[in-house]
Amino acid sequence: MSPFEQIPPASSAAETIAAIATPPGPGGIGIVRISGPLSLALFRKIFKPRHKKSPQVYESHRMYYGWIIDPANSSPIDEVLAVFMQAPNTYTREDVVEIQCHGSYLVLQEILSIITTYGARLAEPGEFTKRAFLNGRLDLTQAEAVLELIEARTDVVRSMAVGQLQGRLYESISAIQERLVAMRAIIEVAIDFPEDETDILDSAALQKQLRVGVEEPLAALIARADEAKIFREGISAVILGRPNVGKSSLLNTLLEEDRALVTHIPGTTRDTIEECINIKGMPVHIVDTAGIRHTSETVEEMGIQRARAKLAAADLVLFVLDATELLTEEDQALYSSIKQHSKKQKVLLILNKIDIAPGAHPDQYRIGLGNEELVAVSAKFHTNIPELKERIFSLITGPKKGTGWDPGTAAVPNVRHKDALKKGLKACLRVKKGLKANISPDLLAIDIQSALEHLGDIVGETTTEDVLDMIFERFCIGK
Ligand SMILES: Nc1nc2c(ncn2[C@@H]2O[C@H](COP(=O)(O)OP(=O)(O)OP(=O)(O)O)[C@@H](O)[C@H]2O)c(=O)[nH]1
Ligand SMILES: [Mg+2]
Repeated sequence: MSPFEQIPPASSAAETIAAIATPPGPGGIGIVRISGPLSLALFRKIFKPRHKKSPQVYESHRMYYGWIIDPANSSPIDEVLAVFMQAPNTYTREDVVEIQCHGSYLVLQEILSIITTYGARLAEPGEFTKRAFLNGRLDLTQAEAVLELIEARTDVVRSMAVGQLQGRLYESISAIQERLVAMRAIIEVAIDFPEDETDILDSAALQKQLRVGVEEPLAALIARADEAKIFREGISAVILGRPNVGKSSLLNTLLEEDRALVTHIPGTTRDTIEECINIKGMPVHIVDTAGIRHTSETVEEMGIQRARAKLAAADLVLFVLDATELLTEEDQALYSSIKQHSKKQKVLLILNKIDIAPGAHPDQYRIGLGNEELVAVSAKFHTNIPELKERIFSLITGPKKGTGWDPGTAAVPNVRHKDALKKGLKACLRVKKGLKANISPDLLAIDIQSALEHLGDIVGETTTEDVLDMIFERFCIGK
């Protein structure tokens, strides 16, 4: 008998959970995953190894070939490869079994149903990763990185997620925590020996430690979270303009596919069409809209209302003009209504159809439209489209970014982390103010503690149950 099998499971109090770990739909292989104290017993009950041994002995982390059978009637379910992994060297740090069967949803469901009949329960979304976190294998930022990695749709996000999974953010936060703990220790000595307080508390030295070791790194992390947000979430750009200027042609060119209908008839697009493109790692959600004009046609008017509604949610307006015509009053009216709507929204003018109007001069259009930046293109012949993408990128990220955004080896906090970082920084600023004003060390200690707790929320040391639930609910089942 393997030495592993005599050891009782590490977390015998936990229930055993099971789920299908691969996505629905036919595939070459499908995986059912079990975690918890009953994993091995369940496996023994439902697995019939090809090479019979009695009693069945399973070495940890070794692949076995055989059949899953229904123990009720011994009927075969599927031919599989399966592995038992002994705690604690597993994803959840519990005993784990993974069964690789054929990627048929019916087979997977059948295996799962047998497993739950004999004592496991269905896992909740993210429950495997939650257990990995609760059992100390991952800190909370690493658990979040698992989700980000699964969902990543750009290389930038993928590399940020990998860095976070490797513990980059965790390490940055831990280093700051350690410095705060060291400062707290000094302050606690001053509390214990009030008569020597002035000798122990070197206010100037502590202020410097706080600034260099805590405030500046916190501020840098907050700034990076802002930069990263547009790469994580992307931006929304709405294509607006009069009918027939080439909005749908522009969408198609940017997507490099014939997504939207294009005709010479003004009023072709009725509904809004949304697609996503990737510009240097920045996801750009692009919305094509109905050309805006006065109309008595109900469907077209509804489309125009939708176009205006999309404007409200957009970060950027791609305002398309027709180079074969001079600037019209309608163009100007539309521009003013965009500007009335929001002064913060960025506008990029796109002078389209330059292939048939090579003499069109950008300034003729810009002067009437707030001197906004302009790119001249031909949507039909793909002229200047790379240049247009460059302009979109630099308009959103600022001209500094050049070739794209590379976080390198830096830790990159998300919105949740940023919120906690800001609270932590605020508490540190109170400590600094207190040191300057020579307030009692008891009060300094309270603010240091508060800063430590906010940082603890990021890595999961002090995070509340509600926040944990919110994070893990976003995972898929089986992860
Ligand atoms: N020569 C030339 N024709 C273009 C260009 N872009 C669009 N067109 C033509 O202009 C006409 C209208 O194009 P669409 O893309 O449907 O214009 P739209 O702005 O979406 O029009 P609506 O949906 O009706 O508001 C079509 O006949 C296109 O082939 C271009 O760059 N050059
Ligand atoms: Mg259109």
